[in-house]
Amino acid sequence: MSDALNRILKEITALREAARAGADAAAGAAAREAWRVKYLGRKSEFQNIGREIGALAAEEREAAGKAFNQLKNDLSALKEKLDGGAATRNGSPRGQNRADEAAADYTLPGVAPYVGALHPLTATYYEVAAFFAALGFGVAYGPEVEDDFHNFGALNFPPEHPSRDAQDTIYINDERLLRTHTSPVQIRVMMSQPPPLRVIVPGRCFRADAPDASHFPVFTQVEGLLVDRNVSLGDLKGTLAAFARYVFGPETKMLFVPHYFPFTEPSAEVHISCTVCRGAGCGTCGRTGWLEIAGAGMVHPNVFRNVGYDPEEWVGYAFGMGLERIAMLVYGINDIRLFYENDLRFTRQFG
Ligand code: 2NL
Repeated sequence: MSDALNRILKEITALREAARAGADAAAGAAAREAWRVKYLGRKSEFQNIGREIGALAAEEREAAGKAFNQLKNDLSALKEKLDGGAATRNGSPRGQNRADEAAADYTLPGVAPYVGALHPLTATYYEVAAFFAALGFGVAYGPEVEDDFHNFGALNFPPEHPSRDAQDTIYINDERLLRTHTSPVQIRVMMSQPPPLRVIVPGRCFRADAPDASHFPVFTQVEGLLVDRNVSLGDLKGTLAAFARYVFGPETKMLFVPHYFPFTEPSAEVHISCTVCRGAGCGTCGRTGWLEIAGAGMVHPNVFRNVGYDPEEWVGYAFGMGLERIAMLVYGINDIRLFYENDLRFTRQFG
């Protein structure tokens, strides 16, 4: 064996030992990089040995090359081990980690997790309910599947009223239908307790409507009923005007337009000054300056008779509104179908 080969083999052994000790001691990204430069870099002793082997005589080159290849594998394994340890410590995939842990700033704020939002109908209902709760109204619930008496008869609908037609009302069978408003719940409340009372009744209602931007076969109503002595139309009007200012803002004006409902007399459509143009006239209000938001009136004496209340002693007012319509005006939503499509891009924007 030539002196040159002997020296090269000793250098390979020494370099391997030094590299192992260096890798064991390399803590931190800077130390790992320094190790890489020292043992695998372009000017490393490893590269020098490669050049020395190139200068050996051909018959000695094979033995030296073998030892050199083994050294190369060992150094690569050490580097892998160093990088792998770094990857584990930083929680990033093995071999993909190039991030210097010294560059991570642990004082930065975290990424806020998405915690959800109220559905716009729910958010709107909470506002409506808060207003009436402050005036002493309780909340009542009742069945969505009803009968003709609670949904129509007790409410003074005559036997041949067109609302009963299957064109408008969804029937389960000859006796059962899906309620078309929440009034049957007030009928149930009145039949189960004596006056005075004040309740609001929120809930799902159903009508045989084809869907478009303003109709949907499922919708949500909030009705209110107050029964007491000495109740006037002025009480109703003042209450709804205060409600409109609470929900739509203090500048909101209100208008009662005479109307007809079988269950109230007198009856009115409730209009408010347009929330978009404040009454000047625009596309939203059809150039009228007014928007219809509810119906209302004084409870018809026949309704009181039907539930066993004495209409000579008791007076009441009642009102009903479509919650979707209120929510559309509050949030600027232009299509009722959006409430029922469960598109998270829509529902995440509210509440
Ligand atoms: C509307 C109109 C209204 C009522 C609902 C009612 C209930 C009973 C007795 C009398 Cl038990 N009235 N409810 C009264 C007037 C109007 O709703 O257009 N709703 C969307």
